[in-house]
Amino acid sequence: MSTAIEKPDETLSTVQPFEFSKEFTKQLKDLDLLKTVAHIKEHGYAVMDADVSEEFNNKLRETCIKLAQETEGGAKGYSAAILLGRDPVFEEVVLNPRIQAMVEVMCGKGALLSQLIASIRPKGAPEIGLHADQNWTPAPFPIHNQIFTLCWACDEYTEEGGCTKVIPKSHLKRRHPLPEEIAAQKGAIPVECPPGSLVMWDGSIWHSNYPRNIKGERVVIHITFSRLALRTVECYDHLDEKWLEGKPEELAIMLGRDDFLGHKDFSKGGAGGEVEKLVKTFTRARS
Ligand SMILES: O=C(O)CCC(=O)C(=O)O
Ligand SMILES: [Fe+2]
Repeated sequence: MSTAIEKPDETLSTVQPFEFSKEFTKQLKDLDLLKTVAHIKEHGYAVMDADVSEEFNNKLRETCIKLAQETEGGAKGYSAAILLGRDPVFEEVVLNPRIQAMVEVMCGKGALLSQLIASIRPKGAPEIGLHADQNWTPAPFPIHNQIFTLCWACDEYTEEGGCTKVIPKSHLKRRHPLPEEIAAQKGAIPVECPPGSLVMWDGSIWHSNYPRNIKGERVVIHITFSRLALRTVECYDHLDEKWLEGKPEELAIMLGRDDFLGHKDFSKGGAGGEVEKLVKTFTRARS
């Protein structure tokens, strides 16, 4: 009789939320992220320093403003999308070691880059409205977080400057807010932090932003990752093998090139032709 069900081996057992291997715990400790992890687990959101120079943060801000000019229509000057590949600086953003580690905490190994956009909000920019980012996941939300968003605040985050608003612990409800809850915003607080900070949250948390009441612009890069089984918001098919050549393998992984999902090769008669990728996918999906 097989003992596989009673005693699953490592590839078959699923890692539970906030359960880490010794090696990964050490990595989080070395990156000084253990408090950040404890905070997001308890409150549903956290803030960390991106650990970059002021020059890098300024370069990022300027690049976002420049690329937003390439946007057409009403969003011109106010947002820029599909940023990976449009300037090398965004590779440094998604490969930032602290971001990579938190992505693994919140979406497991093999997570996909779902969306990389910049928003530029001038004085008078309104509130976007309370929501949970897992808008394409039905409630009750699974205990495993599905979508993870980090906002890179290129500018200081203050309430009057229109920073992000969160309702701490609302992620524990594991559902979308109801219309009356969206209107009441009970328990909402501003997340204030210096430029170069990353404000991040669980896909279940209810959040929004404050309207901007001061002059100048709030420039933010919204970085969203999802578990590997979820469809992504943006498509990066144009970043082909040639673009990936010589680049860190983490980029191929976050673009879904190292898992077997969405394969196009009919010559092998099925996805089974990609056994190595298949095993990697199953293993990562359980992490
Ligand atoms: O702009 C903000 O402060 C929040 C944006 C937001 O809801 C998001 O990026 O998911
Ligand atoms: Fe959101």
